[in-house]
Amino acid sequence: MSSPLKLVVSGPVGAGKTSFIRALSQTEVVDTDALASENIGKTHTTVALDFGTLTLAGHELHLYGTPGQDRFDFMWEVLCQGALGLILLVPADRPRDLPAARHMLDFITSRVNVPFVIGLTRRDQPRTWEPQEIADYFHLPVRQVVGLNATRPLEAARTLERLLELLHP
Ligand SMILES: Nc1nc2c(ncn2[C@@H]2O[C@H](COP(=O)(O)OP(=O)(O)OP(=O)(O)O)[C@@H](O)[C@H]2O)c(=O)[nH]1
Ligand SMILES: [Mg+2]
Repeated sequence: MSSPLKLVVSGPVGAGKTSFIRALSQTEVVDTDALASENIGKTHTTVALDFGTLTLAGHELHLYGTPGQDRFDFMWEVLCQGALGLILLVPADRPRDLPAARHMLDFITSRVNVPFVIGLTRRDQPRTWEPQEIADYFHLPVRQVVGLNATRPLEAARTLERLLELLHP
């Protein structure tokens, strides 16, 4: 088998990055969730990284999750070095987070030239945005946006498969 593919999972606070990696990893996940020091709508937040690994469609994948808060943006830069693919998670029920998601995407793609998909999380919630609307917002073809519940392994795997299709058409 060839060397592992380094993939980064990014996106705003609470988009589901840690959940996504926990749902997929076949090895014990390294996480760095700590009590949130400010009111971000939940008790714990990632302060450095998440790390998990899996084999999918014959590829060995290493998943690196970033923190969501932009005060940790130095970690976005560290984690994206050498990345071969990016999954940007965007919560489908929180349009107010879209500017933060766009900022993260610009931040990362201005530093590494990396293929990406958008994982539109929380699609199981009431009143969510459609993949087509998010594709329009980011000026992307709708194939680059996958709706999912990030806590569900099969849906998370489907999102990764879409990225692998982009990497190996
Ligand atoms: N219903 C639903 N809940 C989700 C989904 N994705 C994540 N969650 C829940 O949302 C909460 C936050 O998820 P996390 O995985 O911690 O989010 P994160 O992106 O790692 O957040 P930060 O590390 O703080 O930036 C958890 O309670 C998850 O169970 C989803 O697709 N659907
Ligand atoms: Mg997290």
